[in-house]
Amino acid sequence: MLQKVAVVGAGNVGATAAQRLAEKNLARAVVLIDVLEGIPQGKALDQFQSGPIEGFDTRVIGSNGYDEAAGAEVFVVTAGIARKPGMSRDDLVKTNAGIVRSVAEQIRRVAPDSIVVVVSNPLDVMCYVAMQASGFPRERILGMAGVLDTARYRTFLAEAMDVSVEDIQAMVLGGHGDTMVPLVSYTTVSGIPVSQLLEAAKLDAIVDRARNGGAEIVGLLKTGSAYYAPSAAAVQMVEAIAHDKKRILPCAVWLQGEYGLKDVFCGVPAKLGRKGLEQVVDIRLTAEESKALHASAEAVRSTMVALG
Ligand code: LAC
Repeated sequence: MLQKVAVVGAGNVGATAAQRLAEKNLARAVVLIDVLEGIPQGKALDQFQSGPIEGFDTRVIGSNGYDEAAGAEVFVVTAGIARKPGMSRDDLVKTNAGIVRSVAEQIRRVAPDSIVVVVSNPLDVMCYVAMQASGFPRERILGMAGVLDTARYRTFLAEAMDVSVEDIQAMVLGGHGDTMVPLVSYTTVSGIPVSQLLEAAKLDAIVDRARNGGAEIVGLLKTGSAYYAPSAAAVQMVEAIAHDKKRILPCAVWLQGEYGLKDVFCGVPAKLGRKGLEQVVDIRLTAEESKALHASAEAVRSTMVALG
């Protein structure tokens, strides 16, 4: 169990993540931070009071500053504005870069040894901003996107085949955007290649729906973006770190030559443990998948460049 996990941003993603962290007993204390007066304090107190019912002893603390988060082992950064219908994740870049930069500076001040799980969008570029502003090594800056994109893909596959989601093994790589890369060649149902169980046209439609999974929800909600699955995905990454599980999860990491990509954040299979990123798992891709991954990384790079 960790001593302290801090969640920055008490909006829907952050607050739901805090509640999930507490319910899973992943830390002695969860600190929920937001600039809005009273909001993190109120939500934290409400969550803390669910402990006797849900059976957790985690102290949930709300704060408008970072001092309460001093020494936290892990930060989950959800701060920033969310998409509205018609907006791409990249439309958020300027506003959210300013927010994430100041968050990362505060993290460096109060918890220089912490591991940061970035959730703010546009995800891959926000990881870059967080890494620059914190000065942390790549082992301690991880982006949450692949776990979410993969969960969407697995959900639709399970539904289409009428099988348990637990039996779908899959991975979605690439940037968290329209160019994300579901690895169909590695998608299996209890070890059976999915291509043997699902016809190509259906599979293509599912890949497409997973790719647009975030936008589909923005279109329905109209006032914001998804948060139940995104928070669950971020918490799964924290869980892998907290329990030193060495899980291999698709995460955005700063690539240093793996997959032929360098100096860019992009989603790849990453081994997560108590040290954060413990290994980038460099697997063989089909020519088509490799091409798609490179195109996706280039899309991230062009947003990085646009930011300056
Ligand atoms: C989504 C947002 C969180 O994919 O990026 O729903």
